[in-house]
Amino acid sequence: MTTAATRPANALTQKPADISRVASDDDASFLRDFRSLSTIGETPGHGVDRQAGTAADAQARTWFTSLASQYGFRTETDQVGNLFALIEWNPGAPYVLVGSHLDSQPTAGKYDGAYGVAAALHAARRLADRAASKSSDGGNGPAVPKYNLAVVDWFNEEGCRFAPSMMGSSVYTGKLPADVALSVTDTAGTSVREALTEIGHLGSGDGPAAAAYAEIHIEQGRSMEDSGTTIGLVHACWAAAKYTVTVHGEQAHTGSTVIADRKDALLGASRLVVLLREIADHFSGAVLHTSVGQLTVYPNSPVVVPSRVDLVMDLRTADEGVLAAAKALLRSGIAAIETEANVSIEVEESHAWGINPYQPAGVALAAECAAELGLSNRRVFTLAGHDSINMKDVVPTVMLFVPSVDGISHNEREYTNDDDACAGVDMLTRVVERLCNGDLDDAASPEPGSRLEGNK
Ligand code: HGY
Ligand code: MN
Ligand code: MN
Repeated sequence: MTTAATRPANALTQKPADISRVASDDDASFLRDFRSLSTIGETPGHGVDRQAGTAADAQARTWFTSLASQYGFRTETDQVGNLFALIEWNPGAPYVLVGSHLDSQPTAGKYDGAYGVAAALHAARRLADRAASKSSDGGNGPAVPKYNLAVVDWFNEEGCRFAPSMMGSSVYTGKLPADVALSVTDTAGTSVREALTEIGHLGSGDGPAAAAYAEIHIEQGRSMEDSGTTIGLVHACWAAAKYTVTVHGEQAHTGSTVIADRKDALLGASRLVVLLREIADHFSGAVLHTSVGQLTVYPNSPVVVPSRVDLVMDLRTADEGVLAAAKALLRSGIAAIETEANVSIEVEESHAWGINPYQPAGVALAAECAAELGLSNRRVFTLAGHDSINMKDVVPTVMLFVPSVDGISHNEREYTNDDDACAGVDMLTRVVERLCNGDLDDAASPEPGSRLEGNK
C-alpha cells in the first residue's frame, strides 16, 4: 500500500472530476517557498516542531516577513503576536484577512497551518500583481478591489505549549482578553508575554480591521480522499469541549504503604482515560471522539504513589445532544472514580466551541469559484479547530480544505500531494479576489452586530 511515508514528495493524483491543471510557474514558485518553510524546525522524522513562541516559530515568522517584504507588503504584529502582511489598495478601507498558523504541535506534520499561510501569501502576491498590472495598463483591467488585503499568521493556534488553542484569533475576535492570553504560562513557567518578548514578536494594537476572512487547510481526515474531492467547502464545525482536570491523591511509598491506605492519583487518572473511551464507545456510529492527550504526574518517581495528576480531556462531536449526554456520563463516571480510587477530582471546562455553521453565502461563493476553476468539490465538516471558527462569528468567512493522504494528522507523516496543494492556492486566490470585491458583504454573520468594524 502506498502511504504518506512511501509516496514520493512530488506524487500527483489527478481526480477524474477535475479539468486537468497544467503546472505553472506559479505552482513551482509556491512549492519552492513551501518546501523552504518546511525545513524550519524540521525533525529527524521529516516533520516539524515549531511550538508557539519558540526559536523555530520565530524563524518561520522571519520566513513570512522576508517573503512579504520581497512581495512589497508591509508587516505588523499585534499585541498578542498575530503577524500581518498588508496590501493597501484603498486607504481607510477594512481588510480581507487570509491566513492560518505557522506554529505546530511537537513532532507534527509540515502542512497543518503552514500550508494555509504559504497559500495565503501566494494568493495575495498573485492579486497584488494583478492590481499592479491593472494600474499600469491605464485602468483597463479589472476594477480596484473594494477592500484591502492582509495575510495573517495567527499566534498559537495549536495550544500545545500555551493553552487554549486558537489563542491569537480568540484575542483578535474579542473572545479572550489580551491580558489573560499574555499571562498564560507553559510547563516551565514562561508566560506568553515573555516568550513573545524573547523572540522579538510582542507587538502592539489590535491588528487591521477585518471585512471578511478566508482560510485554507488540509482536511486532517480522509473523507475527501475517499470521495476523490479536491476542494472541501467547510459548512460547519464539530463542537468541542476541553477540560483541564486535576486528580488529587496522597504521596506514599509504592512498596510499604498498604493498598487500602492508598490515595493513588495516577489510578484515578488512568480510570478517567478509560472512562473517556467507554463514553465514546457508548455512542454508536462514531459520532463522538474523546481523548486524554496530556498527563502530568507528580512527583513522577518510580517509588512514589503519585499525589497529583494533571490532565486534559477533549470531547468532539457533530451532535449537541450527544455532547450533553456525554457530559452527564462524564459527571457520574467521575463521581464513581472518586469513590473507587479514593481520590478527589477537580474539573474545569477550559475551552469549548459549538456546532456553528459557516455563512451559507460563503459556502455558495466557494462552490462557484471551484466550479469556475473546474475543481471537484463537496461540503465538509471540520472536526478540528481552526482560527476561522473564531472569525466566522464576527465576519463573513470562507473555510476551504484540500485532501490529506490517508487522513493522517498531528503526525510527521501528514501529507498532501503537490497537485492538490497547488489547486488549493488557485482556489484560495479566486475566493479572496471575490471577497476583496465585497461579494460576501450581504452574508449574515451568525452573531449580527459583532463584526469587527471597531477592531482598529
Ligand atoms: O483543538 C484543535 O482542534 C486545534 O487546536 N486545531
Ligand atoms: Mn491547523
Ligand atoms: Mn493542528
